[in-house]
Amino acid sequence: MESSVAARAEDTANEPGRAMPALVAEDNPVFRSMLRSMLTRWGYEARIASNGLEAWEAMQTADAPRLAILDWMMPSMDGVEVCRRIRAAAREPYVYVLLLTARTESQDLVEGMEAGADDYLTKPFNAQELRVRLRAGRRILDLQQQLMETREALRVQATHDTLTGLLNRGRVLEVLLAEIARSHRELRPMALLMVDLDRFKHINDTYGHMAGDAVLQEAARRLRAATRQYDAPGRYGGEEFLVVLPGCAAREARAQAERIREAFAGEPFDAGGTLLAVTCSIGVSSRDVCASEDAEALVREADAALYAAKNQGRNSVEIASPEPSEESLALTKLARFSET
Ligand code: GH3
Ligand code: MG
Ligand code: MG
Ligand code: MG
Repeated sequence: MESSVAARAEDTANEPGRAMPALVAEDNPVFRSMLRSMLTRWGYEARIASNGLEAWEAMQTADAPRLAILDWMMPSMDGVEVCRRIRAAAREPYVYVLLLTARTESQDLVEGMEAGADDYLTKPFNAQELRVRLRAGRRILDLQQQLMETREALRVQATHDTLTGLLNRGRVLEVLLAEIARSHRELRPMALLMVDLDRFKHINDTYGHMAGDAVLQEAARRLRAATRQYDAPGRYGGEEFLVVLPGCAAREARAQAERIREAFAGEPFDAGGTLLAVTCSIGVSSRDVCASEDAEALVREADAALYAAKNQGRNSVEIASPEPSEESLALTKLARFSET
C-alpha cells in the first residue's frame, strides 16, 4: 500500500514548489533529531525548537507553521501551555497541534485536549502512526484554508460591485457613516464627492450596453487611480459614484474633485476598441467637523451640487453650500479653539 503511487502522492507534504513548514518542539535531543529526519523525509520543512519558549517564539513569526508537534514535558514552558497560548491568540490561519506525551493517565489527556490540542501521540510512538496523523491534520488545515478562501470571496462579493470592483452602494454608505463618526470623534474635516458620468445614456444608445459597461469599468479604474489609498470610491448606482474623503476640508476636496474631472476628460476612454470622449460632473459636500447625524445631509448636498454642475454645462465641479447643523457648527468652533 505505502509504495503505491497514489499513496505517495497524497503523502508528500509538498505543496507545489514549497514544503509545508511544521514546528517540532522537543527537549530530548534523540527524539528531536529523529523527528527532524522523519519530517524532512516526509516532505515537511521541519522547524526545530528545543524548549517551550522557543516553540512559542517560532509561532510568533509572520510565516509561522500551521502544523505544530509539541512535546508535553519541556523546560521553560510545557507543550500544553504553548498550545493554550496558541489558542488564546486565536489567530488565523488555524494551527493544528499534535501533543507528544510520555504520560498515559487519561486525566492528562483531558488536560491536553482541553488546552486545545487537536491530537496526541504517546511516546514511544510508531513512525507510520505519526505520519498518518499528520496527514489527517493536513486535511483539516486544507479544509480550513478552503473555508477561509470561500469566506473571503463572499465578503468581497457582499461589499463590492461586480462590474467595476469598487465598493458597492451598501458598503460605501457604511464607510461614509464610519468616517462621519471619526470626523465627529476626532474633530477633523471630511468631504464627499458625487461623481456622475455626463450623457452616459447617449453612449449606451449609440455604442451599445457593452461599450457602456467598458466605460464604467474604465471610469472605476480612473477613480481609483486618482484617489488616495484611504479614500473610498464606491458605485452608488448606475453611472454614479461616491467618493468618501476622510480628513479633507472643502478646499482640498475641490482640488481632489478637479483631479478626478481631469482624469476623465483628459484622455479618451477605450470602449472595446472605440475611443470615446467621456466626461463627468462632480458635486462636493464637506464639513469642517461632522455632526453625528450628517450622512443624509452630506449626500443630499453633494447631490444638489452635482445637479448644479450639470446645469453649468457638465464636465464641471460644484461645491455645495453647506447647511451644517448647530452641532456641527459648535464642534467646528471647538476644533478651532483646540488648535490655538
Ligand atoms: P446626465 O449627463 O444628465 O447625467 O445624463 P446621463 O445620460 O448620464 O444620465 P441618465 O440618468 O439619463 O442615464 C443614465 C444611464 O446609465 C441610463 C442607464 O441605462 C445607464 N446605466 C445604468 N447602469 C448601467 C450599467 O450597469 N451598464 C450600462 N451599460 N449602463 C448603465
Ligand atoms: Mg520532554
Ligand atoms: Mg449621468
Ligand atoms: Mg446619473
